[in-house]
Amino acid sequence: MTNLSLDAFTADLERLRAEAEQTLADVADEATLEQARIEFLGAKSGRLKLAQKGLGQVAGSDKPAAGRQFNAVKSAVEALFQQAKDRAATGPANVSAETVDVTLPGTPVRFGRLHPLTQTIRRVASIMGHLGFEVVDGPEVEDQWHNFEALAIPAEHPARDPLDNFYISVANSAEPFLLRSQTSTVQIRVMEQRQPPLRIVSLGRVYRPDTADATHYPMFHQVEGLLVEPGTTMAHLKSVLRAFASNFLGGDVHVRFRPSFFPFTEPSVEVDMEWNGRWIEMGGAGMVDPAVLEAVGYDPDEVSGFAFGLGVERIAARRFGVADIRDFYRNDVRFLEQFSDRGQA
Ligand code: FA5
Repeated sequence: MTNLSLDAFTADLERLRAEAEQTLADVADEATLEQARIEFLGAKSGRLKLAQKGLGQVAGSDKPAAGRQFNAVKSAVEALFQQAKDRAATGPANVSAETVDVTLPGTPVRFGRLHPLTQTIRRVASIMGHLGFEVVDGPEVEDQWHNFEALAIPAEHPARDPLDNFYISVANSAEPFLLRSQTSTVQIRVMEQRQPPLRIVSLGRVYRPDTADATHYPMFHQVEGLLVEPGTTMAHLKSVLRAFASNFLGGDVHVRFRPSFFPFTEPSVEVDMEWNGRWIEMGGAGMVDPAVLEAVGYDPDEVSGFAFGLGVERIAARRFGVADIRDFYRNDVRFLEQFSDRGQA
């Protein structure tokens, strides 16, 4: 029986291909894939099978062309089916594997912290900055002029004893250098370069061959403050130290001066701070000795100044309630991670 025109056969095939495309594109799982397989590729009454049967109704002369068209559509539908099958096998599985379960607890992120001494140094710099002091730096390897002579510490002074300092012999230098034993060196370096008025603070490492104990370490940090302006008095010194201590420790901190001696200040004092009912020595201070002002070319009749030097480990220990400053250097993370710097300056 030859009652199907080639055009009608072709139109039927194109409709089949379009519907197969649409149906297979919507396949999301194994069940719909199977339905589509039966509908289009079913061995008995699948639509391709029926189209193949229609081939028999096409006129003999058109059969070769109709056969080629049928084969092309059959291959296309089989390829679409294979793609849908692959998607059904891998697609949904991947999606479920990649789905985020928002009810699961998150993976904790471990935050690092600044070392408590770094926190302390930054905090001191910030407080002193608010009081109008500029942060300056100086070298840790010093010459004897800046560490001693300009600070009125003459050659025969016991502070220059080789047993109390880390001297370094330097090639082509007549005199040895040393690891600075105090940050007062920076006072001299700044005054040599600038004219008053001056308000500076310097924070850094200093070195002394001290035996390590609860309050001493051979390498430690100092904070040095220097103010030089006409009319400066001990009252200004005490006010600045009191403002600093109250800001640093929090609350109303009392500051006590005890008479002392430093070659480069006159008068000189030891600075104690009382906090939570206990007094502790924080450092030394005094009015800059006129001999020091003269050594850097200032006129002591025109300007006066005060200076102070505090031990950073001591004030950090005070603030954090640490009994032994050696703990700052033991590098035990369980100790160090107790001091949170979050929210601090
Ligand atoms: C001085 O170093 C003076 N340059 C301070 C000064 C500055 C006085 C300006 C006047 C004017 P002293 O040697 O006392 O002073 O040390 C100051 C502070 O450093 C001490 O009070 C203490 O807090 C700290 N310190 C001293 N030696 C050690 C050490 N081995 N380990 C830890 N901290 C120390």
